[in-house]
Amino acid sequence: MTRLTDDMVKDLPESLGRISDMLIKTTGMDIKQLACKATGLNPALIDMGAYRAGVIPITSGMGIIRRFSESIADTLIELGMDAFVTDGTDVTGFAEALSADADVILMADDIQYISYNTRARKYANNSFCTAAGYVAALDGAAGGLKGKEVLVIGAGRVGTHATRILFNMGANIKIADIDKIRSKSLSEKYRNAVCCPDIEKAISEADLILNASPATIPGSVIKEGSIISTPGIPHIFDEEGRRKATIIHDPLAIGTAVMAVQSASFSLKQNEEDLE
Ligand code: 2YG
Repeated sequence: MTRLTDDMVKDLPESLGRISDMLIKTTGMDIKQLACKATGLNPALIDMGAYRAGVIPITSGMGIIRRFSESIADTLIELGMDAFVTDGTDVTGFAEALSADADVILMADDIQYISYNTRARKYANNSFCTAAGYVAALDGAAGGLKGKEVLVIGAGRVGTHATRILFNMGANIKIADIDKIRSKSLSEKYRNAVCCPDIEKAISEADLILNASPATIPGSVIKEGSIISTPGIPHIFDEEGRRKATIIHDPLAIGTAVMAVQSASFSLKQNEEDLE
């Protein structure tokens, strides 16, 4: 899994509004509506303001990414949650979040990024939630995916989750990965999925792309008018690619928003007025 860098998240807090504007423009949904769509929840039924979220900086492995935790907290606040970053890291931070009676606790090491619901004792994980968020964005931008052909680039954790979600939505799936064995084995799991050995050819023919790979896609191979929903990091598209395609991307906020809504929904706190 590709690791974010300080540089990728440093501007995230200021750009949350721009990300929501981009989502409204390309998908018709703001980040909360997108997160609810990705988790199959009616936005009116979940009161995110009723949830306290603790974010814990984790020092294991390659250590802390500067502003990673703060960017997550800012995204949760954008969703209306009572979110904070713990002063302590690791176990100390976990104890602090529990003492603050947090409903959900978010933390990431170099392998997993999760949102743990302390009431339901269940967690949401970033790989699934990122896939669900970016498929929902593609669905919104394309006006529905049922019966449409979608190219999934990258048969890793996010691409694999995305393929299953797309299959359940009735999309016709093409799968491309530099590892031909990986793309072939993934395509064989779904009867309407096709493995594409020639990635560039597949991209050049694709109207709808879910890019869950670290690949740099040159604009010269991108089809005019295509829609590319791309959680992949690093995120590099040249000027030709940005002109030819509608590109949906952010480094962290969309996956985080889906994790927050999904983990909160494990102990649903409905809007008071909706209960009357
Ligand atoms: O707490 C910290 O600052 C660090 N332990 C965070 C390390 C995160 C490593 N993981 C990644 O950079 C990405 N997999 C996060 C999710 C990317 C968005 N899909």
